[in-house]
Formats: sequence, C-alpha cells, structure tokens
Amino acid sequence: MSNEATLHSQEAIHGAAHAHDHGHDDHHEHHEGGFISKYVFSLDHKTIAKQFLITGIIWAIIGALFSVLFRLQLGFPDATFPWLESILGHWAKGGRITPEAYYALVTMHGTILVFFVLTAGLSGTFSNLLIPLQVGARDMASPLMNCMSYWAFFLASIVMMSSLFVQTGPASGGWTAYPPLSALGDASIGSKIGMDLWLISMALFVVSQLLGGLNYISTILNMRTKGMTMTKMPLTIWSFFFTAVLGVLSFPVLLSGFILLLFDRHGGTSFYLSDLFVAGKALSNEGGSAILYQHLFWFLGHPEVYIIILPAMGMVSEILAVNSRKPIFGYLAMVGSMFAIVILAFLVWAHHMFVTGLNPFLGAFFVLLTLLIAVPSAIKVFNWLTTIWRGNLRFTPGMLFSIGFVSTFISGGLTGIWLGNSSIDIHLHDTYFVIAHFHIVMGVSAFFGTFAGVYHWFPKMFGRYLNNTLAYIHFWTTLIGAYLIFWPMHYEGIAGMPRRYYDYASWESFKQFSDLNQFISIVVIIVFAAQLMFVFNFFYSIFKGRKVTTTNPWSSTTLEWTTPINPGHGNWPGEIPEVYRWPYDYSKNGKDFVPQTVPLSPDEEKEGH
Ligand code: HEM
Ligand SMILES: [Cu+2]
Repeated sequence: MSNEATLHSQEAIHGAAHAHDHGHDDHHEHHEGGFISKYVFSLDHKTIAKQFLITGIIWAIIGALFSVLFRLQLGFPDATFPWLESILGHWAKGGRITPEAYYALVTMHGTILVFFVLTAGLSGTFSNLLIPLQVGARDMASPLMNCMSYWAFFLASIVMMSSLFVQTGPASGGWTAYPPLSALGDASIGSKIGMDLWLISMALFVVSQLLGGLNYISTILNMRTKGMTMTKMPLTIWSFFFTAVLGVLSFPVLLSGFILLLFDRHGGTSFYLSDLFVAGKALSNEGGSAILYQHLFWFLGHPEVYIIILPAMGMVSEILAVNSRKPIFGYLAMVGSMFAIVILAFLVWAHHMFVTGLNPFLGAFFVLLTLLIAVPSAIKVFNWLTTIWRGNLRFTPGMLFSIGFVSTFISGGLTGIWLGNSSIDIHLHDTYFVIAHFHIVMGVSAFFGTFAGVYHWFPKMFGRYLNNTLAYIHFWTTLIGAYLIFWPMHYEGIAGMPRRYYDYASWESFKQFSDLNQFISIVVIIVFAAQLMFVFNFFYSIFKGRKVTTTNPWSSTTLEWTTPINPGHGNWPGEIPEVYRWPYDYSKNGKDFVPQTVPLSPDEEKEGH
C-alpha cells in the first residue's frame, strides 16, 4: 500500500513539476523586463500582495485621519480649530467642520476602512502572498487575472480619491448608501456627483474582488502540490477559501443593487423610490421601495463582516499554533465552524433591518439564525484558548496581536448577542452601542489579525524583520487605546446617544457625555500616532530592518518557509516540495516541530495520521 503510494507520488511530482516549470519559464520571458513589468504590472503573486498591502496602508492612513477629524467635532463640539480651515478650505469654514463635511468624512471613513483596507488590503495581501506559498504552487491559477484584480482595485481607489476633490465633495449617504439620500441628486450635497463616483468606484471594486476571489478558489482547488490534500491545508488557506466563496457569491448582489441605484439616479427608473414628498411637492417616482435596496445591500453587507474577519481568524489560528509550539486544537472543528459561519452568513442579513417594519414573525427567524452564529464562534474561541493552554508561548509581536485578536473578538462578539435579539436591537439601533459593537469585533479585531499577519510574514515578504521595540509599543498602545475608545461608547449607546449626529451637544440629555467624548477623542489621537509609528517601522524596515538569515525564522511547519529567504518568481528554485503531513506537528515525538515535507515515520503511519 505504501509502495503504491510512493510510486504514484513520484509520477505525479514529475508530471506536475514539468508542467509548472513550463509555465514558469514562459513567465520569465515576459518578465525579465524593466522596473515597470517587475514592480508595476507584475504577474508575481508576491509582488501583487505587496501592492495590495501598500495601497491598503495608504488608505488606512486616510481613513483613520478622517476619523481623527470628525472625532475633533465630536470631542470638542463648540471649539474652532483655525488650522482645519487651512487644510479643508470651505469644508471647515471658520475652523469648524461643516455638517456636510462631517457626513462626508463619516461616509468615506466607513467605506475606506471596510472595503479598501480590511477587504482589499487584508484579504488581497495575504490571500495573494500565502495561497501559492502554502499550498505549494508556483503562482495563482491565473496570474494575469490576479494582476487585473489589483489594477481594478487601483482604479477604484483613483475614482474614490478623485471624489474628494470635486466641488460638491464626496458621497455622504453613509457607507451603506441608503436611498433616498443616495438616489436623489437633490437630497444633499453629498448626493451629487460624489455619489456617482462612489458607485462607479465601488463597481470597480466589486470587479476586483471577483477577479481575485475566483483566482483564489481555483488555485486552492487545483494547484495544490502532491500530498497537499484539503485536510492537510493550513487553516489560513481554509479561511482564504471560505472568504473567497463568500465574496464571489455575495458581491454580485451588491453590484446589482448599485446598478439599479445608478438607473434610479440617471435612468428615470424607480426601483427604490416611491411616494416621496419634497417641500410639499410629490415626486414622480412610483412603485419602488427603499427597503428593496436594504435587502440587496445587506445580502452582501452581512457576509462582508465575515469577509473581513475570516482571513484574520485563519492567520491567528496559524500564528497561535506556531508560537505556542502546540498543534492547533480541533482542526476539523475549526474548518467546520468556518463552514457553518459561511452558511449562516447568508441567512441573517435582515438582522440589520429589524426597524424597517419587518414582520416580527419573520424577524424571529432572523433572530434565531443570528444567535446560532454564536455556536461556531464559541467553538473557535474555545479552540484558540485550548491551543495556547499550557503551550510553550513565545510572545512575538505576531503572537501578541493574535492574542489581542482573540480578546477583542470575544468582547465584540458578546455584544452581538444583544443586537441579534430584535427586541433589544430596536432600542439600540443607530446608537453608539452599535458603533462600539462593530468597531470592536470587525474594526479592531480584524486590524489585530492584519497586524499579526504583517509582523509574522514580513520576513517572508521583505527578507527583513520589523523592529520589535516599536512593535511592542504599537501593540500595547493599540490594545489599551482601542478599549478606551470603544468600551465607553457602549454606555453612551445604552443611554440613547445616536450615531451620525453632527452636534449631539445640542441635546440636553446627551451633554452629560461631553467629558467622555473629549476623552475618547484624545485617545484617538494617541492611537493614531501609534499607527503612524507602525507605518514608519514598516517602511523603514523594508530597507533598513535586521536581515533574515535563516529560511525558517519562526520554526514553522508550513511550506512558505521552505522557499529561499527571498523567493524568486516561481517560488521554489527546484521542484515543489511534496507534503506528507498536516501543518501542526509541533512538540511531537520529542521534536519541537516536524515540517509538512517530512515523510511519516512507520510508527506514525500506523497511527493513521
Ligand atoms: C481608532 C479608530 C476608529 C475610530 C476612532 C472610529 C470612529 C468612528 C465613529 C465615532 C463613527 C461614527 C460617526 C457617526 O456616526 O457620527 C465611525 C463610523 C464608522 N466606522 Fe469607524 N472608527 C475607527 C476605525 C474604524 C475601522 C477600523 C473600521 C473598519 C471596520 C471602521 C468602520 C466604520 C464604519 C463602517 C462606520 C459607519 C459609517 C457610517 O455610518 O456610514 N472604523 N467610526
Ligand atoms: Cu449582520
């Protein structure tokens, strides 16, 4: 039996290596070219990963800066900052952000961070970097489509940025772009050309996501090296796979929703508008429903939060196991719970619509399905904690951020149970409680996962290390800061403080929060400074960081650490290694770790691993 297996594997290796080498050589011919084809229109998945990462970092700085600006308004509602006018011009007349600018900043902040940073930046970077490296492939199934995926994202970025410079300003209907604000050009300043640019940019963004996602799926299904069965894949790969499936099935629905919105805006249709009166005059729109838009939006919108969080879950699972020197606990349960999350993600969108007049009986189903997500989530948390339990922990920056991820995922997840109950959500809807909940669970924890990934795989990407001291300051400031910012917002929300209000202080009942809001805004500025420090560390270390001198600096079992320190195009100079075992053989049979490429010993074969 084992003889047969070896025979088979040898044949397959030869076949595969041969086929791959051809592809490899072909690329090189187009590729040896100059700077442009090597770094700009590169087809190499590792370079494309860096393009996504660096574009994501630029967007993150802009998106975070916007929150600093509108936090100034929320923290100091009566103050004026003359320097604001010199940066923002007529958006901050007299040194105070105008209401229009406030809504535009909030909208751009949400759009940028959700889509451009945590979807494109996070998923785009690590799916691209790790899928070929960890499944043992020379590149993506279609490197050209992969390259186009980045450039569609880049175009989307250019269009979104350009909307910041049109005279009426960018979109200001919120990141969800609900009609009628988004459908009627006259609704507000931000409903004019800024809204069109927003929709065009987002359409390009969806194209980018589909090109990327289809590629990730086909690479994972078809390009695994010999021996890399689905159940020998690292959990990162499983998480990227599920993420791509979610995106490919839900982004088209969003795109269709946006196209109908463009028709309503410019084609004289009325998909989303009906029975509207402006200044006593009835508009001509008939028969449409703004609720239809909400269904289409949240059919993506809810899966979107898992598109953001799943890759972080995968990377954190990996980093926790590596730095605990222990096998991941409950591998199949981890895969199974991700699968359950994917299924449930499609079945709960209407929990965002409890206050739209949804039939309470129907609402009850969405409550039930929503609360069911707590089960796979709890399984994952249990398994992460069990993995580090009595481990031989190494507190690398990647490990710290992974632990931070688990912490914020628990904190934010618990409040989701509140909001999942329609009876409670009806009270908390559109208050700061919601802001606090989703920032902790999807904003902060997804960022922690991203940082964990960057610190862990930076040596693979750039052949150098990030500075550890700066990393530790970055971690502690961000962890403590995030809780100081978002924890108090729960209380404000329970007390009824509404979100998206420009000047809460004109309500007597919310004035009690003036000091708290000021405190939050000051912490935001400190946390923002810590992120700039990280950005400095990142770019400085690319050129000046301590050099990596061993191919496997974290003593890891997975395939990416079998490539040279700076892998070239094609990843492995010789044949692609064959895989014999799952990726979590840590502290096994007296060995600290056994790489996936080491054949099973006769004893292990008997165990049937
Ligand atoms: C220190 C970092 C951050 C701070 C201080 C912050 C602050 C805020 C605040 C106060 C609001 C509500 C404004 C209002 O409703 O008037 C808001 C909205 C929002 N933020 Fe953040 N945020 C941060 C990071 C993030 C991250 C990482 C994400 C990514 C998930 C994110 C996504 C959003 C979204 C989706 C909205 C809603 C936008 C809308 O209502 O259209 N934020 N942010
Ligand atoms: Cu949801």
